[in-house]
Order: sequence, then C-alpha cells, then structure tokens
Amino acid sequence: MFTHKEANLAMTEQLTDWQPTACILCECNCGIVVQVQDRTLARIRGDKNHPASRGYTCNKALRLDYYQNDPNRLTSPMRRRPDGTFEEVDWDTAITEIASGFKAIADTHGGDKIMYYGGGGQGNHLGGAYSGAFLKALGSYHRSNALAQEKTGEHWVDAHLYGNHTRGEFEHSEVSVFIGKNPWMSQSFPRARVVLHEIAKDSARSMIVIDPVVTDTAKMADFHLRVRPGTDAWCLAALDAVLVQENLCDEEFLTEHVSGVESVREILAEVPVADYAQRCGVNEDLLRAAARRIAAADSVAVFEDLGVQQSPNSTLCSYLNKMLWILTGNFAKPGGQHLHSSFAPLFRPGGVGRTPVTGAPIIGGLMPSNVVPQEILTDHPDRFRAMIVESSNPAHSVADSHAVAQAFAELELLVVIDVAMTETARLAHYVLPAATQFEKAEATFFNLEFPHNTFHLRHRLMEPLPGTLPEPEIWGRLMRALGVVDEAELTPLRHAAEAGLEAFTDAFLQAAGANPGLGKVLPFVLYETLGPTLPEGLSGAAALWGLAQKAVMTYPEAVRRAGHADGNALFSAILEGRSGVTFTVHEYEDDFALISHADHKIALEMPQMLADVRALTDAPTGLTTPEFPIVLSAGERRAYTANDIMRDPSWRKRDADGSLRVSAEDADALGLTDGGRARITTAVGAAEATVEISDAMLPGHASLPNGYGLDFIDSDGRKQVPGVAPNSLTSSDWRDAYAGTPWHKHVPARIEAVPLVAVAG
Ligand SMILES: Nc1nc2c(c(=O)[nH]1)N[C@H]1C(S)=C(S)[C@@H](COP(=O)(O)OP(=O)(O)OC[C@H]3O[C@@H](n4cnc5c(=O)[nH]c(N)nc54)[C@H](O)[C@@H]3O)O[C@H]1N2
Ligand SMILES: Nc1nc2c(c(=O)[nH]1)N[C@H]1C(S)=C(S)[C@@H](COP(=O)(O)OP(=O)(O)OC[C@H]3O[C@@H](n4cnc5c(=O)[nH]c(N)nc54)[C@H](O)[C@@H]3O)O[C@H]1N2
Ligand code: SF4
Ligand SMILES: [Mo]
Repeated sequence: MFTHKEANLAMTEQLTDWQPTACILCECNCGIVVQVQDRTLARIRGDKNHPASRGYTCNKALRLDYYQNDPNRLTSPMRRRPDGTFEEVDWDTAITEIASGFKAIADTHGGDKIMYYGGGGQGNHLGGAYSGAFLKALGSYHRSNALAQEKTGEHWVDAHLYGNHTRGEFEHSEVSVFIGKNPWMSQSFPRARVVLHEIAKDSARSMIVIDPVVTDTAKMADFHLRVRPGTDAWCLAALDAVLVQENLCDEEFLTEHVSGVESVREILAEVPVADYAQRCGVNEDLLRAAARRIAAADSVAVFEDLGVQQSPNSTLCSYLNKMLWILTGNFAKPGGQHLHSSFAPLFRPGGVGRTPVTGAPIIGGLMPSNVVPQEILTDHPDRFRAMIVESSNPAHSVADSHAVAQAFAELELLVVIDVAMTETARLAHYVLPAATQFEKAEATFFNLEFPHNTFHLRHRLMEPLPGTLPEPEIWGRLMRALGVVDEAELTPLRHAAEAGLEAFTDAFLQAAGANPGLGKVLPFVLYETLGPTLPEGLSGAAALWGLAQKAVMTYPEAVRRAGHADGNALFSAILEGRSGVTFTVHEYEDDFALISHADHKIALEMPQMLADVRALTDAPTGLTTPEFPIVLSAGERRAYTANDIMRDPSWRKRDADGSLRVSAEDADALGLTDGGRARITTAVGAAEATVEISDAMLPGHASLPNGYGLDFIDSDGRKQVPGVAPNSLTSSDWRDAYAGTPWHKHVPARIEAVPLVAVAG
C-alpha cells in the first residue's frame, strides 16, 4: 500500500525492510509494519505479530505519512516577539530561558501556580512520563488533559465501586452493549470491525446499541435503543429497573461479591419503566427485551463512551451503566467485564481535591479541562500564572476556544511542546519542536486488556528531523538547566548501568535508600544513568525500567504467567520485542483480587448517585430553548477524523468540509439543502458549515465532526481552515456537576440556512 508520497518521483533512497511500529491515531495503537523511503512512511500494513491487533488496522493507519510529513512541522524552537510574531532560537537559548522563567515564577508565586496540560495524545505517553521530574522540582502539581474531558466521571464511579478501571471482553461476549459509542468508526478495542462483524453474523450473540443516531454500529445491532439525545439516564435507569422488577438479577453473584445491593434495589424497584421509556423515546417492549437479553446471556460486555460521557447526567449514566453487568453478575468470566492490569497509571491514585480558584473537583489528579480558563482569567491570588502544554492542543480541543485563548494570553509564561505550530502553540511564549512518534522511541499507556495485556515499545523508524528533539531529551535538558540533581549522585548509577541491569538494580536500591529525594525525580535519574546504556535510539525507554519493576510487584503471578521472571526480564523483553509484548496473563478469578476494597467486593451503593436516580422523576429531559431549539453534537468521530493529530486536510478521502448532519425533517423545516450552507449559533459562538441531510439523524438533533477547523498552510502559502472548529460553539460552564466533564454532545443550537449568494460575472 503506497501512501501519499507515492507520486513523488524524486525519491532517492531504496525502500527499507518492513519495520514494526504502531498507528498513533486512536487509543488502540494497532501494530503496523512500515517501509520507509526518504523519510516517508512509504508502505504501511497491519503487523500480524502484534499480540493485540494481530494484523488489523482500520482505514486511517494507511495514511499516517500525512502526520509524519506534515509540511507545517516545526523544525526549530520558537520564541514569541512582543509583536506576536515568532523568531527561531537555538535549543540552548530556549532551554535556559524557559527553565529560568519557570524558576522565577515558582520563586515569586509558588510552583503550584504552574500548570501542566496534556502529556500524551493517542499513542505517545513516554514523553509525559518524564515531565513529572521537572514539575516536581518546581513544586508544580496541578494538571489536566483530555481524560478530564471524558473519563473522569467514569473514573470517579469506578473508584467507588471497585477502585479500578473496567473493560469489556467483546471478542468473547454473548451480548455486547455500546452506550453512546460507535466502535465501527471510533474503534477503541482491539480489532473492532472484525469483532463487530463476528458478533453480527452469529445468531447466538447479540449487540445492543444505545445511540440517537443510526450509526454504522447501530446498523449492525440486534437492539437499537434510539434514545433522544441527553436522555440516557432515563433509558439506563429503566433497563436496570427491569432487571430488578422482573427478578432477573444474578442473586448468587450479588450475595457473594457485591455489597450495598439492597438500597440500590429499593430505588430501582420504584422506577416507572413505561414512563421512563417514553421519556427517553424508546419503545417500552424493545427496552424490556434488551434488558431480558442481557439477563439471559452467559456473558455481557459493555462500553460507554462520549455519547454519554459528554452529555447531561454523564456521571450518573456511568453509574447506571455499570449496574447492567453488576446486577447480572457479568464479571470475572470469559466475555464479561474485567478489571485489568496497567503498565502505568493514567490517573493519579487517590488524586482528589478541589481546584484553587473555582473549587472544581480534581479526580485522579486531573482538574476538569473546562475550568482551566477560569482558573487563569481572574485576579484570584491562587490563579495559574504559567503553563506547559505537551502533546495537546487545548486552544482547539477544550470547550470555548475563545475563552481558552483569552486565558492563555494572560499567562506570564506558556510553553508548548508539539510537532506542529498548533492553535495553542501560536499563543505560547516558546514552542519546542518534538520529534514525531516515528522518529523516537515511543509507547502508549492505554494498556487496558484482560486476560492478556500488551505493552509495545516502538523503536524509531528514522532519526529525528534536524532541529527537533524527543521529549525525554527536552525534559532532560530542562532538568539539567534547573541543576537540582547533583552529578555526584548520578555517577555511581551511570557506572553500574554500564555493568548491566542486575548491577544497576543493586546500585539503584542503594542510592534510593540513601537519598529518598531521588525517587521524586526518578524518570530523570533513569534517563541520565540507564538511558545512555540502552541500544541506539532507545534512551527514552529508560523510564520503563521503573514501570517494569512496579508491574512485577503489583501483578507478580500474572507477569510470571506471561513469561517474565522478574522486572529486569520484563524490561529486557520490552526492549527486544519489536511488535509488543504480553506483560500480564490473568486468570478470570484474578478480577476479584483486583477489586481494591478490603473485602474484595463491589461496593454498589453510592448515595449521591442514588439520590440522583430518584430525582430523575422530576428532572427535565430536555435542555433546548426556543432560542436554541436543536441539540448539536459537536465532535462526532468519522472515517477521516483523528482528534487534532492530522493537520493536513488532504489526508481525507471524503467529507472535506466536515459536514453538518441534519435530519430531513429539520432540513425541510429550516429550508436547508443537501450540500448547501447553514449557520449554527450557540450561546457562545457561531459558525458556518456544509449541510448533509441524513436519515441517520433524529429530528431536533444535528452533528458536527471532531478534528476540523484546524488551520493549515498549503504549498502555495495559503491558509486553509476546513470545516468547523467544534469548540468555537461550546461553553466552559456546560459541564457535569460531579466531574466537570463537558457536554460537547449536547449543545443547544440554532440552525439557519445561508442563502446562496449569486456571484456576478
Ligand atoms: N475515527 C476516529 N476514531 C477515534 C477518534 C477520532 O478522532 N476519530 N478519537 C478517539 C477518541 S480520543 C475517543 S475518546 C473515542 C470516542 O469514541 P466515541 O465515543 O464512539 O465517539 P463519538 O462519535 O464522539 O460519540 C459516540 C456516539 O455518541 C452518540 N451520541 C450523541 N449524543 C448522544 C446521546 O445523548 N446519547 C447517546 N447514547 N449517544 C449519543 C453519537 O451519535 C455517536 O455515535 O474515539 C477514538 N477513536
Ligand atoms: N467539542 C469537542 N471537543 C473535544 C472532543 C469532542 O468530541 N468534541 N473530544 C475530546 C477528546 S475525547 C479528546 S481525547 C481531545 C483530544 O484533544 P487533545 O488533547 O488536544 O489531543 P490530540 O488531538 O490528540 O492532540 C495531540 C497534539 O499532539 C501533537 N503531537 C502529535 N505527535 C506528537 C509528539 O510526538 N509529540 C508532541 N509533543 N506532540 C505531538 C499534535 O500535533 C496535536 O497538536 O479532544 C477533546 N475535545
Ligand atoms: S483502529 Fe486506531 S490505531 Fe488501529 S489503525 Fe485505526 S486509527 Fe489506527
Ligand atoms: Mo478521547
């Protein structure tokens, strides 16, 4: 398969051999093999040796060269001039000025006024692993990233119920349930389209989809519960209630493995199923049939995603959703729901608190992305004064782009680490150019599978583009500029590392025992000492040594079952395994041990959530107004969207403008035509889009894709901004009460036809 540079006749080098790496466009990180030619990813196909994806890719992986060879890539550190333009500066100047700038802010206002946003996109979490040393050295601990735009509500519920993250084993489930999730387009679990096909063609298996849109996934479903947008709480409460009211719960499982069942049962017993079915717009018989199908199955796996996590009642929906598999005992068995091992935590354990200015909840160490501008744009003494953004584009991906830009303009120091001059980078004082994910060692920490869990260290396919650096080296240089670690501390570790991993382990334990402060800056210490001894191009993998030791301590049996004798053996296997390694092999019983409560039972009772279930009786199911009568879902995943990773619009084979999808009924009523233009207005902004009339949409519901409205300078120097930037239409305050996660899928809007203007001549 040739990628976009195939027509380039100026190629001078031969194609390399096939080299393993991974796709970086979604959290699956499917293994791929690539032939490189003249720094282009010339040929790409699925890697059959990758333990999770086994040769699978979707349509997007084949077009990764549009990321690798984005013509707008950064090739030098940039410093903003007072007039807002940028000048190139050398690395030494940039590092020195940035380190002393942050130091000055920490000294004057306190390190806690420095905030960190990002730390990794869909496939690159290694860089962020090194950021912690620099931040801790400054006394900075406040952070946020995209997980606080989607998963923190679910994490909060998970933390109460069992203290861990769950995943469904769809490959083997008799019944699969997708709630506000369209895996045909958005993937998110291994080999998604293959698995969906297998489910659809097997009459013994069923698929239940809860989605207002007739998505590609919904088309394959046996039960499509086509809820009205924003009414999932009623739908899920009714499904749970059917389980209780029709005595369909797994009583043996509940008695043995769940506490707090009775109060839940009491509340669900009161739920008026017929009324709730009507309120969410789902036929009552269909809803009951779906609940009965779940109850009758030997195994059920569920996936909730943005359709509920970015809609009203999102945290409540997470709670109600988990009842579906808990009440029916679909845990700790093949095809069910599982607690899995993790190679590195995505959330900070126990990281709860409140933000300094707005008092918003901090969950898993992350403050809501939505409050970031409000934590800056104020004269509150504890406001953030400085920020580091790494591998994220919050000026485009966080609610209310205008507010974010205004806030960032107030910062005394903003540093962005990215491969491209993004919307966020343009607001920065300094922009540091990173090597791409094919020019450095990289890895994903989205290791979420059970019973086999995979970790993949990707080797670089080529040297970093001149002028760029891998993040571990950027953080290493920033740390050296701060000068907080004494060279004398590092020397013995450097020598030991040269003698091999065993010697390094002994020396490390001794050094850490003598100076516990070293642990605080661990990734830096590993990078400086172990890093230089690792094979060419892999110094950035040094931090994985610590994580490998931790994995063995946390899951000793499962790591050994996967064939790794100890932490050093696991680390070595990771360094050598070019297509990824299985790091844990669990037995189904292990699920219970992974419940973090002392009694290893699921703690079902969450009083606030139960009060909210009760309150649904009187709560409004709609949030639109006469002024904004349509529900706009701002940010749907489509065939050619990949968050903000792909900036060159020519990577798309279709949907170049990112059309606004509307129902035929709305189009009629509003005078919209297919291919015509519409103006969308919300409480905070307005935009114009191309209309697509679609029978997938319910009347009153419209949808725009994510990842559009990014600017791009084409080869003629012209700026293009195809489609609508979804967050030009969303607002910071439109968010969940518990987790502060945004309601991007539920933005009240007004849509009007834009009359065609006749062009003279
Ligand atoms: N192609 C592609 N794939 C991706 C990504 C990408 O950018 N492009 N991004 C990745 C990332 S970061 C993520 S988080 C995942 C997200 O993956 P998904 O959550 O599957 O993605 P979305 O399309 O944003 O939303 C899912 C569904 O929610 C539905 N929905 C809208 N409103 C409601 C509602 O009120 N109730 C219910 N039940 N459903 C509703 C939409 O119709 C849509 O089908 O995708 C990942 N995969
Ligand atoms: N309205 C609306 N907003 C949304 C969503 C929505 O559905 N609707 N979805 C939300 C969700 S679920 C998510 S996950 C977020 C995603 O939004 P972001 O958190 O902004 O993450 P990405 O889009 O993955 O952006 C990754 C950035 O990393 C850069 N990058 C790529 N490779 C590298 C590298 O190797 N090193 C460095 N340093 N940088 C690199 C890219 O150029 C890009 O600027 O968007 C959220 N925003
Ligand atoms: S499923 Fe995700 S990781 Fe796999 S090829 Fe598609 S976009 Fe890439
Ligand atoms: Mo996401």
